Amino acid sequence: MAASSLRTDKIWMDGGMVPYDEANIHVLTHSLHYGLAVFEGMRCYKCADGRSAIFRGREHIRRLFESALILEMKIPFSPEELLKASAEIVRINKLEECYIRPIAFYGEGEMGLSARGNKVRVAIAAWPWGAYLGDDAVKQGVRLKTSSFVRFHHNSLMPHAKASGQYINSILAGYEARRSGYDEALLLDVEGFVAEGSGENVFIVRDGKVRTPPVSSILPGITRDAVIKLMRRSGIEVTEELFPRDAVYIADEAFMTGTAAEVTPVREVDDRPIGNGRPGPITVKLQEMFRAALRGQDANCREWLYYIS
Ligand code: PPE
Repeated sequence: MAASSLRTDKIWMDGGMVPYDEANIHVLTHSLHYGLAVFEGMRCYKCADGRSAIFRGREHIRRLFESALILEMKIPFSPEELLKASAEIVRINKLEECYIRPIAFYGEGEMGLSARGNKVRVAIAAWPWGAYLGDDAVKQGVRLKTSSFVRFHHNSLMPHAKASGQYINSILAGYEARRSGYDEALLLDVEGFVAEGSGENVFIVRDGKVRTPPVSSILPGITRDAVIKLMRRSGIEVTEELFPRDAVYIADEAFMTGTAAEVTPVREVDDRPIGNGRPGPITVKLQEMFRAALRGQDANCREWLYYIS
């Protein structure tokens, strides 16, 4: 993604709006050196009634605070303040639909792993962000490759925390998959069970039943939670259980979920077509249900929307 497309008028930083070019940090910023920062990714959509809303904004901000709690970081703002600031950054930049990135990190002053005195700083930026895995991905589906990189064990890094440094695992897996001509990586956990994509949760469908890995070594995705609820409400059976890679090979359908990726069908894994190699009926139905939810067209899901005005 070209850096210029991130440019907006303002970025929220440490309690106020600053011009894009002034939203800078020092090179001795502690989090830059050791990767200890927590962040979120949310999407704001234009609803059917013309208003814009952050999809599951409250849940994302809650997860940001949970990530901080897990990593012993104290964010010097309240969840409500960061939710309001997230809405404000969309409004002030006159964005109707965008991706919103809150991040909390340690500033500069002390170096070393044992430093505890650095100020916790918070920034929130927003920018327009299109289809995460390419324009065709949502319609045609993506091609995955099982990664040689294993998803970290939950006693090495903690998967409930959406923390910057943990993404080195994802980035390396993504580089490898894309360099080999695939769209995305499929990471297995330390036991060899399917975990998730580099930035998405994964689901498989067989005989009308849906399965997704439990939250042990995966990020507990907010989109994952939304689609589980949508499926259960519409009578589709979905369970959280471990399964090995061959369960994916023999699945009728597979799909990935994430804020950036939304609901993306998987058409191939390790060069094997999934089902008939095209997005299956449950995946397509789910994409429709998800779209209705985020546009405010499903009355049961309105509580998921945080309207920006
Ligand atoms: N697993 C991982 C590892 C992950 O990074 C994400 C989000 C998910 C699952 C899905 O979580 P959720 O967004 O709550 O449904 N990945 C973000 C990455 C985007 C980026 O490249 O940066 C996202 O989708 O916003």
